[in-house]
Amino acid sequence: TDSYPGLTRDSRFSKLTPGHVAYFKQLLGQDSAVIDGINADAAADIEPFNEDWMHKYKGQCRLVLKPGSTEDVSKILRYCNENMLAVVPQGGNTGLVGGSIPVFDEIVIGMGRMNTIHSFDDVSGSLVLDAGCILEVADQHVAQQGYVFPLDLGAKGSCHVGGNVSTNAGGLRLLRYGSLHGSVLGVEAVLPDGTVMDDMCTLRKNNTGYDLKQLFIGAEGTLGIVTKLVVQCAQRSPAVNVALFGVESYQKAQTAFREAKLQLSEILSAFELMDGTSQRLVHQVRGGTRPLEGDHPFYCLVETSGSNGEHDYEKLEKFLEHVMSNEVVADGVVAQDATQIKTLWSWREGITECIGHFGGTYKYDVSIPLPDMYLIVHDVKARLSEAGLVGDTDDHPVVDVVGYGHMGDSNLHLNIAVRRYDKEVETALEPYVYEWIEKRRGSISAEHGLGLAKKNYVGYSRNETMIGLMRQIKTLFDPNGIMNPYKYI
Ligand code: FAD
Ligand code: 2HG
Ligand code: ZN
Repeated sequence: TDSYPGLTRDSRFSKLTPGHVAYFKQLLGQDSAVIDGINADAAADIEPFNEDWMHKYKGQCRLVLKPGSTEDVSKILRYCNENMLAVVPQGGNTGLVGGSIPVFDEIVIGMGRMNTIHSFDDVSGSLVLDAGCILEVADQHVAQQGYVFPLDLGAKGSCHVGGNVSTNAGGLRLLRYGSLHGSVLGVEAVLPDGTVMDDMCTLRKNNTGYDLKQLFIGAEGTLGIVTKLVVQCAQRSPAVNVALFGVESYQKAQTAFREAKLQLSEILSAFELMDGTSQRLVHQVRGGTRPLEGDHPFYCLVETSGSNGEHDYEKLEKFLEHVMSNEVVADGVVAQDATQIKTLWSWREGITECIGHFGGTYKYDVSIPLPDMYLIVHDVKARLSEAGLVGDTDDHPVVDVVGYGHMGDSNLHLNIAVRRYDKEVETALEPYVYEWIEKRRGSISAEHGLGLAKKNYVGYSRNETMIGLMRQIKTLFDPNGIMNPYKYI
């Protein structure tokens, strides 16, 4: 196939036969656990597993397996390893770097049937659950006991916790709850040879040798399949407030962030940045009334979460007064109830979906030291404009260039909204963007991972020694290379 120029199918991998499929059918028992495109035309049923959320990556998988237990996963992988059959673990398929989509005819292992919540300790806050649980379902479960899942993101309604851990997703409240490297206490994973690695520690402390589970946090399905997790949940804050500001410059957005940390300190739970273009595009696609009048070059969404509503509101008001009277922010609104909180967040969480509306998006998920972070958006827009690629009419491939993201974590999403994917745009963007980031010692993938999209560019953020060690780890865990091939490193 020429779908992925530069990639050829690895001839070490076997092609699927009716004999292989018969083994899996007998193993998994029920018909609904196997989508068989080898013996029958199952193209329509397989299609959703062959295409990513952005409709950017397309695979040629002809067999989807849906294990119901760790034992099923173990038997599947052992058989695949012995028969040199390549596999792609797939969670909610919301990843943004093409990691969950087969490149050629790899077997998709869909984790959706493994969705049991096993236990929750309402004293310590540790939650034991299957990898295929949907993030929002897990959060609602612990909410009943006054806790919160330590991760939240726009795709919560469909992404799996196993996918979150495998991508080391960051999300909207990393500022508050830290990364999954801290809040995942235990992992059960199946290695390619079928060995079950049981590291299901439910305790926060366990300094007894190398912390091997950390390797699975962000491994994107290249070392094995994550089957179960223990997650440390935090106390859910009864008092949540959200404010949205219009800000005149990126410099002022930085001052607002500094002040938010100073004045809101322990109750600050999110600080998100959106540029004016992102908000104009959301409005253009969705309509509705914008939260603030007029256009501002930047918007900041500030959330506080605490235990004492009155105390928190007082702090927030004082903060607002300060930033308004000192002209740090030009305008602002505070949500008055839960519905308004949701509405304000929707102007932030809805960007990814709205931006894709015009045809497609080139996505860069970057980490850059804060003082320079937004500069990349100006530079990229200038570069594309000079090349005559940006405009309002159909003959211009680029609709606009936007920047938004997790300011609290120095993580910017640089998105180039396009009417169509276009070689000229790609040539203008790469390697320019990666070189720009390398010069500032930033990260070319802050939270979405490498997948297929970024695998060739890891060298811009990691040195040869690090990449060499990563290759050795991959070979140690997966000597036959059957786990999610063609991706990562
Ligand atoms: P998939 O897309 O199915 O898989 C992702 C990768 O993990 C693949 O390489 C796959 O092979 C592997 N994988 C999946 N499950 C397993 C498993 N059980 N064992 C081993 N490997 C596995 N990301 C952020 O970090 N922050 C955000 O704020 C954020 N917001 C988003 C908003 C939207 C609207 C969308 C569409 C995506 C967003 N993402 C965000 C991307 C993010 O990576 C995913 O949403 C999520 O973490 C992936 O989970 P998933 O279950 O969909 O995984
Ligand atoms: C977000 O923060 C997600 O909204 C998605 O990480 C970012 O679409 C993107 O580039
Ligand atoms: Zn993000």
